[in-house]
Amino acid sequence: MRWYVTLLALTAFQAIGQPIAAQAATFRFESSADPANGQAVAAKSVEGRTMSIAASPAGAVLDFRLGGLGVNSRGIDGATDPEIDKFNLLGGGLADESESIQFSFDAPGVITTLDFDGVKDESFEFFQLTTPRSGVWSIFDSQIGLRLIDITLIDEPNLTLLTEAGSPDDDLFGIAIPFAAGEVFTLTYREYAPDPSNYQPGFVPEAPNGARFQGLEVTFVPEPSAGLLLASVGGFVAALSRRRLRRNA
Ligand SMILES: [Ca+2]
Ligand SMILES: [Ca+2]
Ligand SMILES: [Ca+2]
Repeated sequence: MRWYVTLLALTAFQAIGQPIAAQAATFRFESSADPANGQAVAAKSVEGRTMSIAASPAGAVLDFRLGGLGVNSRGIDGATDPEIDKFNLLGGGLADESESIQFSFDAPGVITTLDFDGVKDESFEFFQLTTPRSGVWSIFDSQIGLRLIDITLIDEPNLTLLTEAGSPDDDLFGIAIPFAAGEVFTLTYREYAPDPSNYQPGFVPEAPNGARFQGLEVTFVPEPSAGLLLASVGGFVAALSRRRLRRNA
């Protein structure tokens, strides 16, 4: 499963003639006792590395609880937020605006796992991840393949399908999304509306109801090797994306 980390380390080894000591860290967002609960911005430290998180739109706050991380926008004048503990589409004065977070890390590395919850296939809910070096990822439940005749007709960039088999649920493993220290990711909740002519016969979509971000795994890479490693990672991302689509097709 960690073949890509080994491959990247070997690539960097070849490039600079010395091994790289990568450091894995797991960030989880599933405790209501999290001191960042209710804050607009948060800093979470694991293994001596810090992840910074900020809620959007302006006026929203982060909501940590057992189910994962959500965004609470009920403090925004004129906006309506269906649920305080999920990412949602807002109503009222911010109708159809998405809740989102921005996040970054204080050291360079690679995101290797993303863990979500409640990304419903019958509703075509999805998360859009804007990355600093790997474009935009549109992350859907893999079961949309049972709802649509042709998922390639989805008009969103870099369609990526979550794992649904077994105990992992709404998760992405074996990915390699590189970043440098301070580079910002944006994670946005969205709801897709397929052309009904693409529905499988007899399928009736359900109303979307938001989703959560449970955590992620990161492999940090020490300087000065990070630049070489990040450069080598970029070439793998497109291939990994194609591999995921083939696997989940
Ligand atoms: Ca919300
Ligand atoms: Ca999950
Ligand atoms: Ca949902």
